[in-house]
Amino acid sequence: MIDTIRIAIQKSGRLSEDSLKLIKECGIRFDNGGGKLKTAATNFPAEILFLRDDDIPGYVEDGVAHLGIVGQNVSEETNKNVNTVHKLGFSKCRLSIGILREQNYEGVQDLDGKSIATTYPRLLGEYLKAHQVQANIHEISGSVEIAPSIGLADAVCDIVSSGSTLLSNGLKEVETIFRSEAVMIANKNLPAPQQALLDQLLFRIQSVQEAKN
Ligand code: PRT
Ligand code: ZN
Repeated sequence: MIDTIRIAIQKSGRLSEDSLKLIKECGIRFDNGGGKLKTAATNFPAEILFLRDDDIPGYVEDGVAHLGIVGQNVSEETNKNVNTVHKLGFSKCRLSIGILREQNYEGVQDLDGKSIATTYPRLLGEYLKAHQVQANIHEISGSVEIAPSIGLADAVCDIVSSGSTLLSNGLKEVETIFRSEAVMIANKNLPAPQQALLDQLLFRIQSVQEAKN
């Protein structure tokens, strides 16, 4: 059997389009019609796996996928043992703390004793610890921005890009705790054939990126 490299990308969401575009710009052709979960490239020894972004770091750690494309926010939060091999420059965003607009805010110490709703308990916990703030992290799985207005928490810690979601929920951004963009991650113990294919891919990605600059 020919050695192939398995690349995990987000099935459907904010990373999907640019991830597919990058793979195509590297000259890799495949058929991704029909909502398939897996497809083989036709002109390169690669398979593309379509997954939820949160699952990608774990699959790369386990070697189910050799490579993955995810946001640094997800890669850092899931804390899997993978290598970050390249920054991809798309899906830029930040993880920020927001509070109700009418509240006074002098600095991070104002969060002491407060409750903060988030889907990023690890990154938030590290930030609070580094700033010696004792706050109660309230982990929820979605619709974080609504938490303060319904009395579920005093503050939120969530992904921001334009800021309009915070604004429309009566919130203001008071701290940025992490800046993110899409990255390529790789399994830490790639077999030699897959390492060689990764090197080829990285060379192509760099050429694509240089051509754009
Ligand atoms: O289904 P699956 O689990 O795969 O996808 P998902 O819903 O978890 O993720 P998705 O597709 O929303 O985002 C994928 C990745 O895109 C994130 O992990 C980030 O790295 C990146 N990204 C870039 C964003 C945003 N911009 C973004 N604006 N992820 C989420 N948002 C959300 C944010 O959570 C908030 O609800 O958009 C809202 C804020 O946007 P603004 O523009 O109103 O500030
Ligand atoms: Zn997700």
